[in-house]
Amino acid sequence: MDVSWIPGDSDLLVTVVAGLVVLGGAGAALLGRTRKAPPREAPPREDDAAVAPAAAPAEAPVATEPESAVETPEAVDHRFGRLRGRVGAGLGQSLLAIFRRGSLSQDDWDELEETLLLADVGAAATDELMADLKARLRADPQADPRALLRAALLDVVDPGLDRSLRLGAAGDGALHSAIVVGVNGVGKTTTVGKLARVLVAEDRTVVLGAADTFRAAAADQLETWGTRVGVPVVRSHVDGADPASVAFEAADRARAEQAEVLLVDTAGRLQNKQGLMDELGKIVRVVSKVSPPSEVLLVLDATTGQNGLTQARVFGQVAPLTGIVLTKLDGTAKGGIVLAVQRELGVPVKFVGLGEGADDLAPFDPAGFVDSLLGE
Ligand SMILES: Nc1nc2c(ncn2[C@@H]2O[C@H](COP(=O)(O)OP(=O)(O)O)[C@@H](O)[C@H]2O)c(=O)[nH]1
Ligand SMILES: [Mg+2]
Repeated sequence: MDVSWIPGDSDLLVTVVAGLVVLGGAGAALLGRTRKAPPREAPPREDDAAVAPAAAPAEAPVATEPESAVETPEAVDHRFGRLRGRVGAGLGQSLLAIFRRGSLSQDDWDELEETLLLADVGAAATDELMADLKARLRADPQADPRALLRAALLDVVDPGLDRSLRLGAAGDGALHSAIVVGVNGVGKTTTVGKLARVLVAEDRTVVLGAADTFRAAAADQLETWGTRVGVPVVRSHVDGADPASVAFEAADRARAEQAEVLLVDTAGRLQNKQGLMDELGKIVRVVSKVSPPSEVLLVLDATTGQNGLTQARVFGQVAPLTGIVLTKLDGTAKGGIVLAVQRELGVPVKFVGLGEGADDLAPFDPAGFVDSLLGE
């Protein structure tokens, strides 16, 4: 993964931020709604000529027509339950092993701290968790270690945070847009594809924008996701086309079709962080002309550990982040990164990726997560 643009010099970014919209618009909770009907078919369109390659300049983004045989994505409600066995129990099990020793010596506390840090919990969340555990032990020295740990972990995960996607509600008549950002390889395109499925499962009409224009393959990848669930994908067939113009075309198309949600995939592989930030800033601005993004989702790869926090700080400067999607949680026993990102960024983890399967993206469930850490 290329993260060479990350270190240092964050004040450079401030200038970029200045022109950005303030994100807002809380909508009804997406989560918790159940799927009542099969996904809608894409509405018939009469503007084919306007978006056909022949009628457009070489670089103009074109939309792909959904094919007729579309899949029905899994309903969202039970996904975390199905997938939670994939969260590595390593951290919880190590903590439990220490706690079962009974009254803890200073060495035990040191070991506990080390275990937390090694599991990517991060310094701030580790301090908080240790203090929480000590207070709970003082209050109830005979407490069952598992119950005590569970309560302390849950406190740090913070079940009170609003983790719903702010993308309005079905039938509210508005277009809601989300921009998905993150460094190369973390799982952005996969996440946009999976999120499209989540939304389709919620009976929303969706348009995808392939604003990663570095390689046609990136747009092909998104197109495959869209096609599978009958969601149109606006893309360019020209490598290196202007990402912001693709994003704008996608927003325009979403508006013209009265779609409910626009999801924009972006690139993360610029060598130079200022260039990336400029580009993302421009994408946010042009989409805002049609529908100010109510979600800017940062995708973080759980296996990259603390480096993810550095990435988050940088991306947070281009646009206020509204949520984290933590991918590849199935590939690590260091689930502590969830605690670190929330605590240090103040941005809730809204979804977690727990596999490469099309429906292996679940709304993050704090209690289920803590239970899986503890191997329950
Ligand atoms: N195991 C696992 N793999 C994932 C997950 N999310 C994405 N991936 C894989 O990560 C790789 C990079 O994903 P991609 O979406 O292309 O990343 P991008 O460069 O950020 O757009 C692909 O092989 C995905 O299948 C996840 O939650 N779990
Ligand atoms: Mg991608």
